[in-house]
Amino acid sequence: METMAAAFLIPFLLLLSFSPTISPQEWNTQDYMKREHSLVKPYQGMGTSIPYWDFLGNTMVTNNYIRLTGDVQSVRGAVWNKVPCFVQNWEMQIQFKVHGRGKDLFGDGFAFWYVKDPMAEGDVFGSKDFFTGLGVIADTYSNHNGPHNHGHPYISAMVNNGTLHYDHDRDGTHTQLSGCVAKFRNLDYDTYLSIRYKHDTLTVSIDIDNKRAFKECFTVGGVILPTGYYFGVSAATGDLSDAHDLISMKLYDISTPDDDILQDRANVMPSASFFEPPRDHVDDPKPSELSTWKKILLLIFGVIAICGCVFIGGLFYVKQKEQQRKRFY
Ligand SMILES: *[C@@H]1O[C@H](CO)[C@@H](O)[C@H](O)[C@H]1NC(C)=O
Ligand SMILES: [Ca+2]
Repeated sequence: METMAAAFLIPFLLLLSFSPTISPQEWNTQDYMKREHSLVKPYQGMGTSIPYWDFLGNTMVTNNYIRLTGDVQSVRGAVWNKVPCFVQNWEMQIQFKVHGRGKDLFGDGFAFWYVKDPMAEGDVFGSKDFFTGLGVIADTYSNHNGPHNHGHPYISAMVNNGTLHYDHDRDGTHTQLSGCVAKFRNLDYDTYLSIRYKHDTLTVSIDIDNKRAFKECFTVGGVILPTGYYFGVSAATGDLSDAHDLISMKLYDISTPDDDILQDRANVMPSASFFEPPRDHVDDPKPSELSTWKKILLLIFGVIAICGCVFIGGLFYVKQKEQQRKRFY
């Protein structure tokens, strides 16, 4: 009788103790999480170091989050995976929190990296410009003051072979593959970013509506990335600031058995066959032929209008004079 009860109770208790850790976006891939490319609580291993991960700049580790930057001006921070990634098809799920006192003014943002040279500080959200690999940028501050057709915060992707410069003045729009607006700041609930790379297709999704489900931000095909690069996340503040916190990074191997036939990607150059047509080209409007024509037309219409007024006024005056004369008769 007692063993019968135990036989019923134990699976039940097991179920109870496991179910809170299973969230909808990871239940089906949990088995394939690669511990050596993931960063999960508790962060600390032996002593103060975190297994598999390195830190740069102002990064601060607490029990509940890894703060890349605090809500203070002009700081940078980053975490970098020490183990190169040889998984060909992967999905990185990042739980993050960006928050600060600024209501209208805040910045600059954070970026996810899969690059050849990790641990390199620089001006692109805390990391090196002219990087080689992939960057997914969560830009919170709009540097571009001219007319432009997207809001902020904005998430975009950039693939670089070391020759392209990330242009902050244009918010990177000239080098981005694609992007979407994502209002992820100062939210009370958990916010997630997913970067999925499978069969040369890059899909970036977000979960920022407290729905516990990813919503696609964009998908681009023809993205070639080699194996053996390093994952990282960096953040930076400038004149404006925000706290940029990382809660977890989970890397899943999403290869299927038939993926083995794919060519070896160890030595390919990162490249992308699709770039968005650069936007915001209306910075310095030059007097065009059209506008000169418009000016001439306006001038002609102006002259006609003035002539018309003078003529009508004249007619009116003459008519009034005539009436006055009639009255005196
Ligand atoms: C690097 O990328 C640029 C821009 O996409 C391209 O013009 C150039 O040919 C590439 N260089 C190499 C070595 O792949
Ligand atoms: Ca920006």
